[in-house]
Amino acid sequence: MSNNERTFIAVKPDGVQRGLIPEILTRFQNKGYKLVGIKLTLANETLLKQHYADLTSKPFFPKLLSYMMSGPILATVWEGKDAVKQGRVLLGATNPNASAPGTIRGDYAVEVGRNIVHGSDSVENAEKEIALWFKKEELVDYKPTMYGWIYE
Ligand code: IDP
Ligand code: MG
Repeated sequence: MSNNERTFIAVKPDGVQRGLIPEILTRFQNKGYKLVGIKLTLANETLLKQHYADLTSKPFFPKLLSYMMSGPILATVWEGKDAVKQGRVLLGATNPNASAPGTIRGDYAVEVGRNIVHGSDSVENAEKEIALWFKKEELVDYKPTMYGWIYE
């Protein structure tokens, strides 16, 4: 398993407004992942229809669109061993009330329509989402000084 798998993690508008950016970044940083891209941005309908392509026919999709367009989103890319799957573990379940305490959604959210964070659900979708939200030149490659303490 490679140490440079990448995942797309976004703090949704409610997470940004609730001041949870530092907490969410800290969780990924403390786990040992490397931040390779970060920006505060606004999502439009075109982008969100691509991002949530599998959900456009769901009854809740119009509400999901307005939720995701209700304010700035912090888009981030994290790199590390098994980052996609472990990123979802850090997030918790889609429904915050089904998420264990200790997960981000389990600790900070109550409703599925206000679940504060997004995380890619597969390596393939991570690649798709990273390409959708970031330009290639916005992703930075570097070797963290801590690497020898995180990977053997
Ligand atoms: P995920 O974010 O855990 O991957 P998905 O099923 O991909 O979950 O759904 C995307 C987002 O759509 C969820 O994070 C949540 O904000 C919203 N969502 C999913 N299911 C529902 C629902 O039943 N009602 C309202 N919003 C939902
Ligand atoms: Mg999803």
